[in-house]
Amino acid sequence: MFKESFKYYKSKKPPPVLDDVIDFHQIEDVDSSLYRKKEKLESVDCIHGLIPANEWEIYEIEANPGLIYIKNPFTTAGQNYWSVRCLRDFTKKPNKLNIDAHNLLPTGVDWWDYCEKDDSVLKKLRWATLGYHHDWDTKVYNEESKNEFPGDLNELCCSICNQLNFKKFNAEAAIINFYHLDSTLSGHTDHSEQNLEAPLLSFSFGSSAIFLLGGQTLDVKPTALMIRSGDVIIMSRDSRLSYHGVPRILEPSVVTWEDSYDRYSNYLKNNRINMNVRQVLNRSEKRLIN
Ligand SMILES: O=C(O)CCC(=O)C(=O)O
Repeated sequence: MFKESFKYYKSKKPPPVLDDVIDFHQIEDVDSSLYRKKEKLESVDCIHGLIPANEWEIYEIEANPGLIYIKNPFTTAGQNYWSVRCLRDFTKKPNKLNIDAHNLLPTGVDWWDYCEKDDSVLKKLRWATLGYHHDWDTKVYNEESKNEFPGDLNELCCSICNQLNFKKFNAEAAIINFYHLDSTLSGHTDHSEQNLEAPLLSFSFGSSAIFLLGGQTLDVKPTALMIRSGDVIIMSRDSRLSYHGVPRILEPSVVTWEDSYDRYSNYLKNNRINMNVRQVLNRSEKRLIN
């Protein structure tokens, strides 16, 4: 069921009909039996580019308990800030990048700076890993392959978790995914973390995407969600170990940027960035058990 849906939404010819895709930015078109809108929060806290928490629009999906969707809670400046962090800062050493193995960059030169002179490597970047580096082959974290996790990203995640009553979250690993208009991410579960109780937080900037969330086996028909720039998804409880994937990035999006034009806004028009953040250790643990 998951694979059939994935293939359907990935297809270029014919392109998919999007009638069953839940788009909370067009709530009037969504069947109200499919979702629950959460009560507005009371807190007026706003940190790291978020609008005050009492203005967030938060939804849960009936078919996917534990999935929480927050409709773009970022200010324009907040989206700009995190996009710059992803493109300029999180792609710097000591973080790991998929292009490391290909020796595309001159020694000591950062990817974002290098792209200004030679944009042929722009499209080659697919991911960067932070904190405990995800190992794409073994799917096992390693104490020897770890760098300090960015404090501002941890604070952003902790602040959202606190508002939603997920107490004592600590961000310890992140994958920054970079998608081009023809990129997909096939169905998978994220189960490498020692702590599978803590929620996983996913932030998206730039082009919109179709996100599929199924169940704990591939036999469950997934929910298709439209994810737009600034949207936040939290996978918790029953959804934490559910199959999910991204079969399609949508056509270039309108990007709100504080300056009228620059390299960042240009990137976001034709690409999507996803910050996928996890807690790895259980609260009592100081290191990995392996
Ligand atoms: O890009 C997304 O929305 C999902 C990314 C993801 O599933 C992952 O990094 O494991």
